[in-house]
Amino acid sequence: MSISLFRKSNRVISQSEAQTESQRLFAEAQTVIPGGVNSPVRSFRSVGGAPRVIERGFGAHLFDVDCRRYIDFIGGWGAAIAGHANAHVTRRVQDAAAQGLSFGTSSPPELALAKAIVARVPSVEKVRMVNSGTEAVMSAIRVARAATGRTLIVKFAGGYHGHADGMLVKAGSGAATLGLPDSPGVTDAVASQTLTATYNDFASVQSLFAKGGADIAAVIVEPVAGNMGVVPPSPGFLHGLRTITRENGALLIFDEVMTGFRVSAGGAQTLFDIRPDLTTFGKIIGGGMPVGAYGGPAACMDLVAPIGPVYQAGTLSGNPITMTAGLATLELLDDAAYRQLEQLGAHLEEGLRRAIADTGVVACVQRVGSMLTLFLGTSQVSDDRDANSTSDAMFAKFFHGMLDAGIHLPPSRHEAWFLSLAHDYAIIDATIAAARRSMTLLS
Ligand code: KE4
Repeated sequence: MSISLFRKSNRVISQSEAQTESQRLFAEAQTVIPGGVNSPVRSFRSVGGAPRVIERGFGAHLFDVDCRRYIDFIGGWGAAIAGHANAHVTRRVQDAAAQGLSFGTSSPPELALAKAIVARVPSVEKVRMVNSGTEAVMSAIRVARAATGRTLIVKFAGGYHGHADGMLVKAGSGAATLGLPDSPGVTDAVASQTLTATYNDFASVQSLFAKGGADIAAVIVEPVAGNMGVVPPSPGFLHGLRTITRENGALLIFDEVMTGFRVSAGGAQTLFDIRPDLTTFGKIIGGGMPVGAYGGPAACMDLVAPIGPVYQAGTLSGNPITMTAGLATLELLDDAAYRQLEQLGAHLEEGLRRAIADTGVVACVQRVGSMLTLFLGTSQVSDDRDANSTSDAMFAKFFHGMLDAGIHLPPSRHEAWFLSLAHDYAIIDATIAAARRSMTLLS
């Protein structure tokens, strides 16, 4: 039995154990962490095999504990738009950390980031920082109910807005990936306060308002759905939501945790020229650190304690290191950056489309800016029903074909691929070539 030893990260393991370091660490993680992961979608359960344990990232690449390099399209689930270990962001975070990590007081970075968000998003006059997108959505919904005195929330099947109880109703992302869109532990009483409509089906929204419009506090929507895979809004859909909520005295909440500062400098609301009543943010505004935020007109946001009666709090909200990482990231996102992201996204989309045509695989690519999804087993996805009709088996085979080729896609067919400022044409062309080869595995 040949035993080859190789040094890495000061550890020496024997290849003869026929187990990679990732496999060893993941097996150990499963003994002390549920499923071995701190978020279900990372578990590879829907694609099979063991997750790669990633030791570091740099630019557009990830490096696992077995010293294998991958082109990365997880992108920290959207946060790493500047690329991993970006020098500007890293230096700013290191300098801030040297001043102390958390004071639980006001601090200059939180004001700077709040001003940066307000300056970029016209519908937001005031913004409150929290520590995750889940918290942002939970808080925005509380404000909407307080502002309207109403109870019901409308969301869209396949939409994912974090794991607050009321949002785990026909949820997308990891919940859909694992077949858990409605979770045990969410009581019927809570679930009954969440109505679900069909994304891109305005009539399904009209029907809910016709039945119970007087008690609908808000409609929450991903203005570009990213948690079914990328599903752009059909023409007029978002404007229809704006009109019907306004006509019925309900609020419109844009969940821009993923699209905020991703699809344009002002998010999807700027791209589609719509002013929601409340907006939730996450991911990019923390530059990879734990973050969320919600914002809107002062009249709405002044309902929030301590100025108003709606209570919401957080030990680490506005954490100076997180605020610094988010601000440093936004500083990199100028017009040239968004043009670069759009051009690279278009190049990848075109290359994948050509590979689909040449290989004859049943598939489609859907993209907005630097977020896109290759759907396998279908030719168009407009809503969750289409998204759920895509092939799990085809995706698993394609995913591993790409992983073996050194390209790490999100391990779920219900997710977006994210590009960063560190991706370049050589990386995109290598991705297209690998996708073409992986598609031939499917026929
Ligand atoms: P977090 O609580 O995970 O920070 O944010 C929840 C959330 C809210 N709204 C939207 C539109 C989101 O996309 C998310 C979280 N996105 C997923 C990826 N699709 C997070 C990845 C995960 O769950 O591990």
